[in-house]
Amino acid sequence: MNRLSCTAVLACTFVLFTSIGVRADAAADLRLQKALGYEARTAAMSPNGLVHQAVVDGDTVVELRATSDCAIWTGVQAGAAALRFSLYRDEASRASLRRAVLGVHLLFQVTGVPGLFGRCAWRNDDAIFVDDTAVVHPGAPPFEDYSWRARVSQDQVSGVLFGYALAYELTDDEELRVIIRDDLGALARHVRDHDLQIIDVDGEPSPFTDFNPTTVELFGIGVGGFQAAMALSLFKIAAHVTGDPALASYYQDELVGARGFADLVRDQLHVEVPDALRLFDAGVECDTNYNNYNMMFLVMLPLARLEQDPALAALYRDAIRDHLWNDEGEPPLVGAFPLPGGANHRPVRGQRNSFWTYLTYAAGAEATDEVVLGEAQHTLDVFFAPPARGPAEVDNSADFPSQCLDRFEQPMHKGAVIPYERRVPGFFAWTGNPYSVASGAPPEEFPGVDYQIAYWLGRWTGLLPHGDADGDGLDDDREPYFGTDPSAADSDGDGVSDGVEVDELGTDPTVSDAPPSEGEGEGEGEGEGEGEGEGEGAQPAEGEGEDGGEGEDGDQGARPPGGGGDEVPSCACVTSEGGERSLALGLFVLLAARAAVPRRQPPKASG
Ligand SMILES: [Ca+2]
Ligand SMILES: [Ca+2]
Ligand SMILES: [Ca+2]
Ligand SMILES: [Ca+2]
Repeated sequence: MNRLSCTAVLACTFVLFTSIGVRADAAADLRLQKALGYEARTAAMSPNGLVHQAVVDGDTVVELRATSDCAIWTGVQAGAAALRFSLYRDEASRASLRRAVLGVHLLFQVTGVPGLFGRCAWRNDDAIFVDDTAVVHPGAPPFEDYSWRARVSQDQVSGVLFGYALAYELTDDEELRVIIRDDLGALARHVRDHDLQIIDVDGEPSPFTDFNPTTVELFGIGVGGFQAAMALSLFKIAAHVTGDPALASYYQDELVGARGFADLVRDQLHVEVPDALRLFDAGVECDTNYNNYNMMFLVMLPLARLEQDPALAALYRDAIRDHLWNDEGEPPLVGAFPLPGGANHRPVRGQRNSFWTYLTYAAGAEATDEVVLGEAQHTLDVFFAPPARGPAEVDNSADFPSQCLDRFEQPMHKGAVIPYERRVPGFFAWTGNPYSVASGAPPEEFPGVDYQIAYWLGRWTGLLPHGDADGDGLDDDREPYFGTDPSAADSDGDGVSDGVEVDELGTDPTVSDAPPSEGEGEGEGEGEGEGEGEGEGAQPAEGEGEDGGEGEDGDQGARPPGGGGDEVPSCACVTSEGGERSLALGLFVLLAARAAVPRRQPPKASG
């Protein structure tokens, strides 16, 4: 039985935290404390490295559940751990990353089929609850002591791709890199060899894993940008980590070239049912599936960051900006007449979603905006502290009256988003509907994967400020990990600041690298922004690479490497010829297109 004491874990976290020494401002302290607290809770609830749902009784976890979503959330957790490790590079962070990657790896190992992974896996004596809707198989040799949940979906693929891509880039553990290389290589070959589908262990195509954007191809017109993005991301990452020219060629020549998948991403990344189609759904006006947004954000970040062709990389960044971030797609046309409503729903830009904000900026998809960044930071400030368990239900209808209904006929507000602190915690806050008037949760504790990924992504990009008392670009909480002086910008007096030594040069900030040549730091730093994620343990590009003091001013400061550099791409994508053609859909096609939408994963009840 899993009887875990929250109190002890949180106390340890607090001791660890306070031992860091120099204090950042109080709000920054609390944000960090929450991230470390959630990480500790995640570890406590993750046998075999996998993220589970936890049923609690008071302060005690009484049951873990083998949910259908272990893979996606463990993948995202691996991404969070990788980002944390890249900032501290300490043993605790390294162990956390290793645990999550090995958790994902277990999902590949238990199936016994190269490239096929399960939704969840557990030891048979783990006392894990499995609901009776699950398709469960015994583990393949040598994992006979395990069971695993089959019917993997594209949700799960998106999380694995996201986490593995970040882990591969940021780890210094060659064993983990080999694991990621083998798993993703096998997955890509499996998908390629099965006409872009995942075939389950019993020979059945796994539902929601058909990455062929041919779902609707009436009159040669499809709505397959969603599937195309999944496929492109899979093969881009797999080709990158394996170095396999066959996979690289499949991505470039087959998917981008022959099949025009990148064009589909540019023109048809319809995450939502077009508003026009809502006309046929009386009473359903607020029908937004945020799981679809999340899947696309997860796969588009590594795709945009790894793509080295400038035009193609710009296309991907534009797609993130136009279809996901701003979500202001052109309305479909009937003949020459546009139907009312946009292609998708309300822009997520205004929804105070910290994760998607930092992700959009990490991809270089949009110039940073101080107001939006302030909202993202505020959301983390008001985010529930661990252990995250809310009241069973809240009803905000007094302040946020219902103005429309979603697909489940649940009341929605149309104006301001419901503040995060007024909702009930869920498993992954970022996929919750921000306009939902009322929310509820079962008696569970949530591991806070949502908070962790947003927090560490914000820190990694440098967009979420933390104290930096000496202004050397190395935040106060990071200085102790590198043995540097938090009150001296150049701890070893060799003329190069602590931040530049740690994040850009990779030199020892505690040992003089004299004689430093004049201007060496600047030269190295300038080049970082153009890097394309070669996987050399890349660190966040801090500012322009000058010698400290640049950490927090300016929009261009601190972008992840390969994030698009400084230029803000111009948008010509939506109005291209292909776009016009694809938008000139007849109603018949639109209605047929709708039939494609349920192929995506429906929202989770616990969302
Ligand atoms: Ca500092
Ligand atoms: Ca320092
Ligand atoms: Ca130095
Ligand atoms: Ca040095």
